[in-house]
Amino acid sequence: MNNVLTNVPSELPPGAVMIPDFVSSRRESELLCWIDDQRWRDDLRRRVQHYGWAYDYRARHVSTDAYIGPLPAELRAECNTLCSTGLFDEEPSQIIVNDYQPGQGITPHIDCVPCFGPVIASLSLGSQCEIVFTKKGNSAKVSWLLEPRSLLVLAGTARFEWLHGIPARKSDPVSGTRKPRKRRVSLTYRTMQFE
Ligand SMILES: O=C(O)CCC(=O)C(=O)O
Repeated sequence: MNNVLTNVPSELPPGAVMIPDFVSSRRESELLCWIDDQRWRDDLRRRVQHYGWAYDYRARHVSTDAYIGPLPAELRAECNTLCSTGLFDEEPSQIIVNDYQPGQGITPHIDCVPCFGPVIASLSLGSQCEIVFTKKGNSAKVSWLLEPRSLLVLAGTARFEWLHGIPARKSDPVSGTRKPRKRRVSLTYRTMQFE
């Protein structure tokens, strides 16, 4: 497999899978349109929407009383697919929508281990952007280009032993040149796992 950022053969961290064209362009527009009609939370630099369970960014945790309600019907199709294809053992019960303007990113992190289940998946809509994986306690680094409409699935080592983050910048290196970022919206699907 070639890393499209550098054209150098490389591998995603073990347990990570990239599924191109997980949704059609039509579905991408439909999702963006619905999402933009909903209320955004602006407690971070980037705008977010939480569904199912609210995440507390300060505590980096979801508490057992943070249930918001069932996932909206408009977002359920991809949840069904995640389950019916066997990527998830059960349907996700939480979705966080992130809205990244060019120049915005997300700090390298491992998704909360006591709160979330063993598989996390992120759907990219809008712009491409680079994601960087860094091995915990080690200098290993893997960069990957997230293409619009692709799904990144993190399980196993990639979920628990690699941090993932999106550098806050306005362009990404693509095949030897820099490609400007546009607005990117991601939907991250998770199951809940309380201790
Ligand atoms: O935007 C993405 O693809 C990643 C989102 C993410 O890592 C998160 O919400 O924890």
